[in-house]
Amino acid sequence: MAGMNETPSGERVHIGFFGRRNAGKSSVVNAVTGQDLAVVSDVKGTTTDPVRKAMEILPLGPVVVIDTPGFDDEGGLGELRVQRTRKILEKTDIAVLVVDTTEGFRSEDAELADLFKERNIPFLVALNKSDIPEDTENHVVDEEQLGLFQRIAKNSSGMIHVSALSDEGIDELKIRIAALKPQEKEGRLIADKIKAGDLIVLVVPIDKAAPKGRLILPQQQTIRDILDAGATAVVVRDSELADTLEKLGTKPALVITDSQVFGKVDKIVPADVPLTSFSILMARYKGLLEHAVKGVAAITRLKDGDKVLIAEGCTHHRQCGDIGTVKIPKWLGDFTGADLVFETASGTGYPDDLTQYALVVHCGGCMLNEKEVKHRASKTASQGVPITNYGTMIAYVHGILKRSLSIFPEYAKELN
Ligand SMILES: Nc1nc2c(ncn2[C@@H]2O[C@H](COP(=O)(O)OP(=O)(O)O)[C@@H](O)[C@H]2O)c(=O)[nH]1
Ligand SMILES: [Mg+2]
Repeated sequence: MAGMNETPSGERVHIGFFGRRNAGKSSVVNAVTGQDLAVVSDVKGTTTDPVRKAMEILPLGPVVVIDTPGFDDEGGLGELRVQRTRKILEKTDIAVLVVDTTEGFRSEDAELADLFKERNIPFLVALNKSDIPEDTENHVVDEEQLGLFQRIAKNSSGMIHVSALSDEGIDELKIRIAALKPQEKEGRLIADKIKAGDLIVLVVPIDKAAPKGRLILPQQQTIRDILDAGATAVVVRDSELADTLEKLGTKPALVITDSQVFGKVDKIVPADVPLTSFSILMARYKGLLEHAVKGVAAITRLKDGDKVLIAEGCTHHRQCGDIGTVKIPKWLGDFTGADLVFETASGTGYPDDLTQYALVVHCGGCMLNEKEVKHRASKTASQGVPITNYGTMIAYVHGILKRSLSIFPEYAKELN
C-alpha cells in the first residue's frame, strides 16, 4: 500500500499488460518499469495471479502496473479466463496487448482486443521479440493472420515493434502509453464548491479506532484540495468543535465531518452553516454519490432476515477502523428494528452476483480508482440492488441527509 508520502493508488493511472502465455508480458513489464517486478520464465503459466505495483514511470508519472497471467491459460476453462480478465479490466485505464511476433497473431489476441473494446479501454499492441530475425523463407501472410490483424488493429491505438531483451522500442512504448493517459480528472473533492479565502472547518474524531500517528486518506486529500482552492482549513476534533467555532468569531463557509460523529456535529454547527462529510465528498469524487442518494431509501424497506453487504475498498491496512464491521450494523439495526444479516467484502473482492442482497453499503472508495468504484455501482444497480455509501447512509439514519447535501444541490434532487 502507498504510504502517506506517495500518490494514493486510487489516483494513479492503471496500466495492464495482457497477452498469451510466453508472449513476454512479464519481460515487457520489467523493461518498461526498469525493475524486476515480474517473474520471467520460459515455463508457460508462470504468472498465475495478476501482479500489481505502484510506481513512477517517465513520462507518465504515478501509475499502477498490472502484469497478468496468460490469456490462453487453463486449456478448456475458457469462460474462467475471460471472467478473470474482465475483473482486471474493471480497473484498467490503459491496456498493452503483448504479442510474440515470432508466433504471429492468435485468436486469443483478437479476443483480448475485443474485450478492451467492449470496456472502452484504449490499448496499444506491443509486437515483442522483434530482436529475433524473421524467418523470411517460411513467412507467409495467410488469410487468417490478416483477418486477426485487422480485427485487432481496428480498435487499437497503434502497434509498436519492441524487444524486452534489447530494449528496442521500449521508450517509444512508454511515450505512446503516456499519450493515452486519461485527461486529468475534472472532478474535485471540494475545491469546486468553495472559494479562495473561505474558512472550512474539518472535524476529525480521534478515538481508538483512528490509525496511529496519521490522518486517513480522505482527510489528507480534502485538506490538500482546500489548500489548492486558496481556502483555509481548520482541523479540529469533535470534542473541541463547539469551542473552536466560538473562538473563530466568524461562521465557517462549510463544515466537513467524519461521518461517524455526524449526529453530534449536526447539533453543534449552526443551522445556516452547510455541513457534509468526508465520505460524501469521496463518494461524489469517485462517481458513487448519485447511486448512493438514490439507493439510501431502501433502508426503510429492510426487514428481518434481509442480507446487507458492507463493502470496503481497503484490506489489512484498513482506513476506516470499525465503522463497517461494528458501527454501521448497529446504526442499521437500530434504525430499522429488523434482524439483519451482515456480510462484508473488502479490498478488491466484490461479488459479481449481488441479487441475494437487499442493500449494499459501500465505503467512499478512497483506495479504489474511479473506474472501479463506478463499475461496482453500476453493476449493483443494474441487478436491481440498491447501493448507498457510508456517509449517505449515516446522514440518512440521523435525519440530516438533506442538510449534508446542501452544497451538492445537483444530487439532493434525487431525494424524495
Ligand atoms: N528473444 C526474446 N525473448 C524474449 C523477449 N521477451 C521475452 N522473452 C522470453 O520469452 C519467454 C517468456 O517471457 P515472459 O516475460 O515470462 O512471458 P509471459 O508469460 O508473457 O509473462 C522467456 O523465456 C523470455 O526470456 C524478447 O523481447 N526477445
Ligand atoms: Mg508472466
